[in-house]
Amino acid sequence: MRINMLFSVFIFLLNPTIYIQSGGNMNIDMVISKTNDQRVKNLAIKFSKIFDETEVFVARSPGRTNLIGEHTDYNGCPVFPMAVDRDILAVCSPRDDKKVVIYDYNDAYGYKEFFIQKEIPSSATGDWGNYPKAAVQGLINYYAQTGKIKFDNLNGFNAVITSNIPAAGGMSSSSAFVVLSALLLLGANNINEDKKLLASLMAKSETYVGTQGGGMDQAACLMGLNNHALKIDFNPLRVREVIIPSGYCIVVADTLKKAPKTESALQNYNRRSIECKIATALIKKAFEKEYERIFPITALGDITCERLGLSEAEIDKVLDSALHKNFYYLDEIASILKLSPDAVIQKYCKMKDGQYLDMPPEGFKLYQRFYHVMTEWKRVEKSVLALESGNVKKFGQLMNDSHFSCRDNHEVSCKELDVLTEIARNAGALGSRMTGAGFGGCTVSLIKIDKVMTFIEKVKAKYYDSYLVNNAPELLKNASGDPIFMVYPADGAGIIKGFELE
Ligand code: NG1
Repeated sequence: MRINMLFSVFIFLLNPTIYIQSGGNMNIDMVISKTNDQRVKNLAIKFSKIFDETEVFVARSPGRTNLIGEHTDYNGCPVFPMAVDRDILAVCSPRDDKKVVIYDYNDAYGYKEFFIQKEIPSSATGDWGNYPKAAVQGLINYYAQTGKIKFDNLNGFNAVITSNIPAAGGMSSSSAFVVLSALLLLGANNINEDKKLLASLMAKSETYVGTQGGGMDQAACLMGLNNHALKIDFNPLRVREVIIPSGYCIVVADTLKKAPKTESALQNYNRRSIECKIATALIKKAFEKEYERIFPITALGDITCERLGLSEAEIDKVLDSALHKNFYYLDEIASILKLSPDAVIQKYCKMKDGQYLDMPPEGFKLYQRFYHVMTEWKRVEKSVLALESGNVKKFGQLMNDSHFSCRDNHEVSCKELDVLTEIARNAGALGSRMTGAGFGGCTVSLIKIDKVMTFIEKVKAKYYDSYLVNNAPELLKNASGDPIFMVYPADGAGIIKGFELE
């Protein structure tokens, strides 16, 4: 089968809604070249070897790096990420039955298949087939709730995918895959959806894989804009695009310590989210005790003057004494909330996969998590202002402060992230911090563009060739490709329609 690259029938881009546009003479190569021409061509060749289909489309979904605002999104507080030029790509064709078949370009990962049905049974924890299932189930649920489309009317698709986003590295490879899968289902069925709606839907859908994430990754992945970082607020989802000042660049470096959200990192991540929920409940009680009325507080992000109808000073007065710094045990939490310990577990400690969090033997660190989230929220606001006014140095300092708070208060860093960020600062970064969920994964650093090559060389020499060699040589086995690279703020996810394979 020969691949005909004259596929200028339809360009189907997501901006601001997914829509099919008659491409006329539009040259699809223009779009492909942004995502790396050769990768798409290779993917299409592989597709044509597996499937006997000629009508295909291409979809792209980028990873993201979070510049600042870590572990704030699931509290309804803002984040400041950017979509990057690392992505997951798919060549896809609609099917006329209900089967979804997805092959990985890399034969080692094999393929997954499942059927579109009302309740799609999940695969074992950690199985990559759960990501497309999450997206498809999320859309099915949404269409069932709104009565918009019956799942019976949705057809499946065949796809081959390839990714150059480091896996389990804090660059949201999993959310990029979930978003991509949603685009494939929509594209295969010629359905248009609004990007913001899709971002919120996919954030909810990802709980299918067992994490209780916020909505940062899916929003950044879909709303990305070339050259811009995105200040994202939640409830409702709002995006402010902030240009990255020229002369500066962002470098991502992988610690090579993997933190897949299928193992202990999943418990750790969910524990943070549960601690924040319990802290919120105690704070709500404190406000109600002080003012003898009900307050609309369901997340830390609800604590604003407008929402509570209080001044900043009144809010601070309650917050100053709402939580003590000692760790909390279940009995104390239950007594403050006037619930039984079992009711606290039922209400707050159930995770999205139906399991209950193991009770932390040292108690819940409620004040420490609350303190991180509230100060990180302020750092996000300050970062946006700093970048908008061209104060890059200030932004770098805020990035450093964010890392220290992630390390000391939220406790989501690890030795490798601390060492790598420290090396980066010493090598000339204006700011360096862990990015994403933490416990391993990547760091993000802000560098003057004229210093970037020396910076990368220094970090390579000090971290990979020295620190890891001497302290954790086993991690070097996790390297596949370059572990340190520049990232560019990129456009969000989209579909390109109109491939023809002969
Ligand atoms: P990553 O780095 O993609 O695992 C996770 C959450 C985000 C956010 C960050 C921490 C998911 C899918 N993503 O990101 O929502 O909470 O951690 O800031 O759970």
